[in-house]
Amino acid sequence: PDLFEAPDYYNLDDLLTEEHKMIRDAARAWVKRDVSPIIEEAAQEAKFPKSIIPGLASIGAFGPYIPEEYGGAGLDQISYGLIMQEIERGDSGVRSTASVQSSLVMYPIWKYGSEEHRKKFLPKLASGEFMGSFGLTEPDHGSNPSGMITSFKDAGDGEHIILNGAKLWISNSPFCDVAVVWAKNEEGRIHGVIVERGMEGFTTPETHNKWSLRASATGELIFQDVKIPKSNILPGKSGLGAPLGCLDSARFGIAWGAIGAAMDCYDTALRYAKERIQFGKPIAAFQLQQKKLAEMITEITKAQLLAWRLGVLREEGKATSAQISMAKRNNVDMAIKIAREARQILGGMGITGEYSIMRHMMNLESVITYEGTHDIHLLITGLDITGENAFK
Ligand code: TGC
Ligand code: FAD
Repeated sequence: PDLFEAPDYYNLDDLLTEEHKMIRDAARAWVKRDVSPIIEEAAQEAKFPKSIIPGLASIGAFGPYIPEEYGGAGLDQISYGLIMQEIERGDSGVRSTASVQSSLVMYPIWKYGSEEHRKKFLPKLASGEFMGSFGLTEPDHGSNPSGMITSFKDAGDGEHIILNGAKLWISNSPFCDVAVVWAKNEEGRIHGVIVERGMEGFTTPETHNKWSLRASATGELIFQDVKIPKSNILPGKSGLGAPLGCLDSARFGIAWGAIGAAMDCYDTALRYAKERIQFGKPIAAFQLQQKKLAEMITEITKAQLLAWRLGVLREEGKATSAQISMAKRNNVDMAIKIAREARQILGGMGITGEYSIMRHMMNLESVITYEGTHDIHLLITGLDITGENAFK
């Protein structure tokens, strides 16, 4: 049977260009052909399926909006969102890999790197020859990254810095070739540093026993007196605003991605409800099940509108960080609630790996936590509308 039907209840396709639809459909077809058949087993085995890296590159998932001169796909923000939506229809962990590569590794190198950095790293990251990771979170600093301890000092030879510290919960860390790491200099100012695999004192142990995002590799980044050329410091921007600018781009992609996971849960539950007979009727005929399904499509439609409008604003360079927070928070919450309801519609079958719903549900527990927790995004909205900062 068809794996996905992709609801479009409000004819939102009319808001898309022919190019948008082409890009989306290509991503959708690839996910259906190359991700969906293998992803359940990868999640069960807790292994990132490296075989899909060239496919991710081919649909433009690595640097969708990075200019073509650096190997990116040169697309607009809506295209980026649509690609993330289609990937997360398959699995949030695969979307994570793409989000990190695009918005957290390529974006800072493009925006804050030197021309030499761009030429050296971006084409290889776009093709998937290099995989990247982004180190902001630390064991004792998650929601409050400004307190980070990881720091570097001058090596005294005029050419190098010495980096010490540790990052935790880092997507792609176990296999990354390069890591964009945020660390403080001797004056306590945050800078982005490109750390390369093979540098002495740099290790990336994997974090095991996750019940969520099992098809994505997560780990640590550990720095023990790592000697790094000064030229690996991103020159374009420093301070906490630099990593937060990357998060804006990644959170935008997640706001779209979560819709894909929700659509897949909804499609699956709707199909099942029409086919499953209890008490002599399809369960879709019972009002309680209709309520669940009707609310799901309503919430998906609202989330689609939010994401589309945010895409237009972002393309125009007008989207605020607080607007992005609202969409990330709303859409991930929408998706996790739909996953929980959809799972119930499938009854006992809902807990098995025969269907994607339980995997989406468990994945979304990470998505609602990373890139700013559900609470943090609410407080960002609270600060924006009241002018009162509840963080401090
Ligand atoms: P605060 O004093 O508010 O701000 C510090 C400086 O940053 C500026 N700023 C921003 N700049 C750009 N974009 C944004 N979104 C910005 N938000 C704030 C701000 O203007 C200020 O600039 P300046 O020049 O005055 O210094 O900072 P704070 O310490 O109070 O923290 C604010 C808070 C809590 C909102 C922020 O730190 C936060 O967002 N915390 C959540 C942490 C987080 O999201 N971590 C994500 C780690 S990466 C990840 O999870 C990847 S998962 C990837 C995957 O697999 O998909
Ligand atoms: P904490 O900050 O300790 O929060 C714990 C609880 O306290 C949360 O419910 C939070 O909402 C609440 N809380 C905290 N502060 C406040 C407050 N002021 N008011 C009210 N409530 C508050 N990070 C990276 O840098 N790179 C990555 O690639 C990356 N990938 C990740 C992949 C996975 C699978 C996961 C789970 C996380 C990843 N992260 C990554 C880390 C992620 O960004 C953090 O987990 C997240 O920012 C929350 O930090 P924490 O886990 O330390 O929770």
